[in-house]
Amino acid sequence: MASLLKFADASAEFGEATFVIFGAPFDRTTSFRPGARFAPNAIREHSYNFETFLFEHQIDLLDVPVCDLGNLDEVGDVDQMVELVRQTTAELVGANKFPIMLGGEHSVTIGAAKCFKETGFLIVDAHLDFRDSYMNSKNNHACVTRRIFEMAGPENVVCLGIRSVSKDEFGGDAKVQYIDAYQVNEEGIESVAKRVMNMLRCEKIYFSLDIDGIDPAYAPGTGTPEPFGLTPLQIKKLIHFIAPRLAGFDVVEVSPPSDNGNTSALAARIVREVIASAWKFRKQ
Ligand SMILES: [Mn+2]
Repeated sequence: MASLLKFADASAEFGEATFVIFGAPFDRTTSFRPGARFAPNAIREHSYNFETFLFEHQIDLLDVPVCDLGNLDEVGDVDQMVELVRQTTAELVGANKFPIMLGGEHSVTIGAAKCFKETGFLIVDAHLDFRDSYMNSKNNHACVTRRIFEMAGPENVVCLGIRSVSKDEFGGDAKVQYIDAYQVNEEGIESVAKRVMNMLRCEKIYFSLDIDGIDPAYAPGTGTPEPFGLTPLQIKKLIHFIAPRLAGFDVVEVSPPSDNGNTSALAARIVREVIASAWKFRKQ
C-alpha cells in the first residue's frame, strides 16, 4: 500500500490506532460513469478542509488515534479486488481495529462484509443492488446487497434510502428489508433510525454508505445519480443513532470526474463524523 497522501489528522501508527482507514480504488464494473477509482485520494484531499475540532461532539480529531494505510493496489478484476479487500479487512478486524474503507465502487463492500460475523448490515443506497448477477459477474456493483444478504442472512440486512429497483429485484423470491427514501422523509430519520436499530438484532453494525443514497443535489459526483435522495443531515443523525454499535464503515461510489468537489468534501466530512461519533463508545 504505497500512497503518500493521508487522511487529515490520521497521524497514529497502526499499533496504537483505534480507527484504520484504507482506500480501495476500483471501478471496473461501474455501469454508467466510471471514476470511483479516483475517490480515495479526492476524499483525502478534501479532508484537510475541516477544523480538527468537532464542536458539537466536543472532540478534537487530533486526540483520536486514527491510522491511514493508504490505498490498496488496483488489481485486475473484481473478484481479485474483493479478495484483496477481504484480506485487508480481516487483518484489521483481527487486530481489533475499526476499519474505514474509502471506495471505489460498491463491489468492494462485499470483501469487507465477509469479515464481520454476527453483525447487522445497514446499507444506505439509492439502488437495491439485489441482482443475483450482472454483466456475468456475481461481484458486480449491482449485486452487493444480494451477496451480503446471502452471507449475513435476511434478518441481518436493512437498506435505507432506496428509490431505484428493477422489476426482477422487486419480484423475486428473496426479499431484503428496506426503507425507501420517500418513507424516510415521511416518517423522519429519527424514527426510522430507531426502527432500524430494532430490526438489526446483532449487537454489532457495519454501515456501508453508497454516496448515491444522498440526493444528487448534495452529492452530484457519483456514477449513477438518482433524484429524490436523503440529505446529509439525515445521514449525520443516522450515524448518531447507530454509533454505539458501529464496528466498521465504508463510503463508496464517489466519482471525482463527475464532481464539483462537494461530493468528496461531504464524504470526507461523513468519515470524520463516523470517527468522532464512534470514538465516544470505543475509547478505553
Ligand atoms: Mn447505488
